[in-house]
Amino acid sequence: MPPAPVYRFCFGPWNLSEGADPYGPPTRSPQSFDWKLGQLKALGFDAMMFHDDDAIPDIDTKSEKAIREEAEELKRRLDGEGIAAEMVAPRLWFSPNTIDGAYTSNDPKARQYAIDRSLRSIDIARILGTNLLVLWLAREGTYLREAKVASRSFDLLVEAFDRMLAHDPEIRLAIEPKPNEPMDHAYVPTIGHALAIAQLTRDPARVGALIESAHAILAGLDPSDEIEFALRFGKLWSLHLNDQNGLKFDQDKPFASTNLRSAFNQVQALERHGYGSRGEYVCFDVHPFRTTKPEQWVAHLENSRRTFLRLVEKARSFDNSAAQQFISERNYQALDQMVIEHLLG
Ligand code: GLO
Ligand code: MG
Repeated sequence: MPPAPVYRFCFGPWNLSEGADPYGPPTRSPQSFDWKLGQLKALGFDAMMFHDDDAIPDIDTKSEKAIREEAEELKRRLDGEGIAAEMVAPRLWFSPNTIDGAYTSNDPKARQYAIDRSLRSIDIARILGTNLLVLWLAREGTYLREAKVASRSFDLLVEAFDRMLAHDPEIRLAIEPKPNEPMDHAYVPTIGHALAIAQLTRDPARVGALIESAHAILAGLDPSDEIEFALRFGKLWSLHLNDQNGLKFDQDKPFASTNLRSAFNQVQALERHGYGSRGEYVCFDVHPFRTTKPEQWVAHLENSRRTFLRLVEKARSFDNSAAQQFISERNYQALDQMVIEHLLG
């Protein structure tokens, strides 16, 4: 068994969202970045995740030089607060340039925009002191199959990843798979797809994955199996823990909110393989409910972390030898009840 890791935690500014959904406006007034950073510190989290435009607002209007200077300024602020940047992710799904996809758009100008912006994100990441670039491939997919040829899209993805790997010899790409939303069908829906496409790049050792619990559930898969799969390949470089009630819109519920046992299984998988001992963070990609009042704005983050740590205790106090005995007897009925009793406490 690897040594028991001391977990470090992070979230992103977007996880303190305002409650807007496709059917209604915000239910909380926006807060400043400073307020969000203050909340992160007050909650005792260790790092912040950044979209490129969380770090550099209005990034598309700024020169390369201005972007670098702002990133350096942000790095000084983070150092002053004792907060690390876990990763940077190019937010490629908001721009008018990426309506039909970013790296896989049918328009070469859009593809160029996506690559240029990704290279800027790499520069920002390196200035902020991280070598992790997260790629949630939000618009790389189709609404209708006839619009794009999938094999060509895979080639375009590899081409884009290769450009990023060539831009900086230290950068590592963590692909965050999601099967749908906003697209009907995404080109990289699961960890298996992410790790397979990594093999086609110029440096597979620098292309890994980020697993989000809800995205695995949306793909009809078990998040803990997805976690074990990525860990088996040494490719789980970040994690977005949260929860999701079945095949619905992306809910980003607090960790364990829907399925406590699945959350326990995810924590067991992390514990088994010493996740965190190689510098990886536990991030929560969770949102407050739309109904949340401003006074409870950060509760979903506090609660997710608390539940995670309680499940770590549950994983460490689980009677593995009793479980092994039931397994050797093929008495899975008893094993099932043992897990339930353990979780009920
Ligand atoms: C949406 C994704 C999104 C990403 C984030 C980082 O479904 O989970 O929140 O994790 O934009 O790239
Ligand atoms: Mg996510």
